[in-house]
Amino acid sequence: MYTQAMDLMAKEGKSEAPLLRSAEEIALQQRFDARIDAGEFMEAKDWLPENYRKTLLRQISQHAHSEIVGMLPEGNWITRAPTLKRKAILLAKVQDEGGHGLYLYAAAETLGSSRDQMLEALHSGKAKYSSIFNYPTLSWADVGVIGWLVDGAAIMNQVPICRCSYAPYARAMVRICREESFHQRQGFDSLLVMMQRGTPAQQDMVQDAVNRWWWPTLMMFGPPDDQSPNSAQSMRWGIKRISNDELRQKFVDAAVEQAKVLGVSLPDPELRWNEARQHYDFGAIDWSEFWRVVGGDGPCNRERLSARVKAWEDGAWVRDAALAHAARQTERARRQA
Ligand code: FAQ
Repeated sequence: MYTQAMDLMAKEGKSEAPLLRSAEEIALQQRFDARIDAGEFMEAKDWLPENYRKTLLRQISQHAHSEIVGMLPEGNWITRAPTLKRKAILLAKVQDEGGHGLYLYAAAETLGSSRDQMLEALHSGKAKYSSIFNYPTLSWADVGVIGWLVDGAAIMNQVPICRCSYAPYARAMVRICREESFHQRQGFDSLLVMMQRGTPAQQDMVQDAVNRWWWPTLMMFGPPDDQSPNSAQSMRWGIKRISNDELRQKFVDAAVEQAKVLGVSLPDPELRWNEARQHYDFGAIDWSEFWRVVGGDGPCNRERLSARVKAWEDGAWVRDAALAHAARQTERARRQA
């Protein structure tokens, strides 16, 4: 009884194939748009436009992969942490990142993709993960700098996602942000101890780590707004609330003040306060390096991917055992019924 209607709106940016949509689907789309405009949150059971679903799946699965791959650079230092206290903190932090990956995979699964599909995309190199985790951790100071700068950038980017229009993602982010905040503080504290009570060699080690991580951290926020193909639509849908460039600027403004407290310099001769803008100006980012790393040719891309593939292959017996156990339990329950 529903009239079939032709919606001649072409797919965004493409003029070829017009979409054939039912009147019912158009009404659902209008209701979705109105709810987005009213700032409402969507749940997994709600009708969602296909492109909204795809965009979320892309972002959430990339985010999950980033957390899991992000365990590797710091995990590299667990066996060599300088004290028992630092080792316990680092172990907890790396485990937290694993937990974040799991919340995020679970949120992504509500959009209709299986965890196996997402992991296959990561292992085959099809899926992206954050560029930052393709850089090496050369000294103990890198662990502190990852906490201070990388987790600091992650929080700056992730706090607005707590208000993302897709509720399962927003809910996961609330808990993740609380934990990331502890991660940032522990990194800052570790660096502060080295800068205030360390030897000159330890202080140099911190400065060297800051020099190497500063620019890659600024790249974490993604390409400039005018070169970010997904931003406009994601902002309209309330998936992204603040743009890549705005978040990057907020991060620079905060990090410069924190660097003063630490007593480290930031490796950018153009970094200076701009009274008119009420922000720090900073130098040009090398976007060719960013795209090279995103494209798979960073210092550690191959190592990171092969570590994840090996972990997956080594864990096959655990998955097989869990499935065999579940099948036996089901069979037992069936016999007892
Ligand atoms: N690395 O159009 P946009 C963490 C890609 S978690 C690699 O601007 P969008 C915790 C982008 O995917 C860190 N690729 O894209 C931790 C797109 O490609 P596609 C991860 C990047 O989605 C700390 C293309 O460039 N955080 O650190 C990057 O609107 C310490 C064009 O870009 C999240 O994932 C990049 N940095 O904005 C763990 C937060 N940037 O997919 C362990 C959630 C951009 O079209 C230790 N994600 N690309 O082929 C987001 O907020 C967004 O996805 C952005 C990118 C802002 C990352």
